Amino acid sequence: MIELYFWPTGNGKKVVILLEEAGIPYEIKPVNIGRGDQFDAGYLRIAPNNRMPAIIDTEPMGGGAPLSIFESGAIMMYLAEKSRKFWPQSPREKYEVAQWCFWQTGNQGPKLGEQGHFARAAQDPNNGDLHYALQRFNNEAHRLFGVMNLGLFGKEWLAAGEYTIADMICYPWATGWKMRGIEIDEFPNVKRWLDAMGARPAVQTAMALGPEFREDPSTITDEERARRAGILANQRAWPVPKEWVAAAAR
Ligand SMILES: N[C@@H](CCC(=O)N[C@@H](CS)C(=O)NCC(=O)O)C(=O)O
Repeated sequence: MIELYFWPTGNGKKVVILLEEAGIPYEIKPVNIGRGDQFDAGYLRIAPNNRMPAIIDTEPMGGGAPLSIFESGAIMMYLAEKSRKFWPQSPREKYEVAQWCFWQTGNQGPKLGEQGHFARAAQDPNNGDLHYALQRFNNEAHRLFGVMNLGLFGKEWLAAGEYTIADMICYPWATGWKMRGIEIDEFPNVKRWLDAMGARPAVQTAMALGPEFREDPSTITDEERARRAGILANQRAWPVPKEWVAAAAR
């Protein structure tokens, strides 16, 4: 069984696309990143980067104790390798797929994430003149859609001549083109691919996740809001949790 530590964002949904496509049994363990669940000492054991997604495989490839994995690229590769689906393993195809997985986690995800971050920050005048940051990441967003457009030129799928984890990992972040100021007609290969991806039932199941996880804002007290703001904004390094230290001393 795969335990999926999940919250309904693009990074979480890419893993659900693969689990659904491959028919892998899984159980969702919600990590409410708006509440700060990602900082729990127990969760940091699985995901020291205090981000979701993460998985625990209770029957891991290679046997032995349950295996935990953080970082969506590594998770996608592990699940594809274990299920022997959606990641051809001959060297040429294997690395065609791998390069797009690394491109997604090193470029598309972080840059589009920063674009959103600065767009939100710019709404507060206390943050000063963010013109350069906005320009930088708006340009990067445009560039990244161009990269995908090149990658999909004359091809149905991104890599290996077939539908793979490369497509699944890149899809959720690409769907937000409109709110990112992208005119999708400028990128016809991406537009066609978005339509093909969006028609797949597994993709639809994953992308529909969301409402059932949301908290009722009226149930969150002002005190709790202040606590959350304090831990979520301006994150810096955390000390080793006292629970870890106590367990190591035993
Ligand atoms: N490179 C990571 C990125 C994961 C990531 O950024 N997750 C976000 C949600 S989309 C998160 O958990 N954020 C929590 C926080 O910022 O504290 C991956 O691909 O798994």
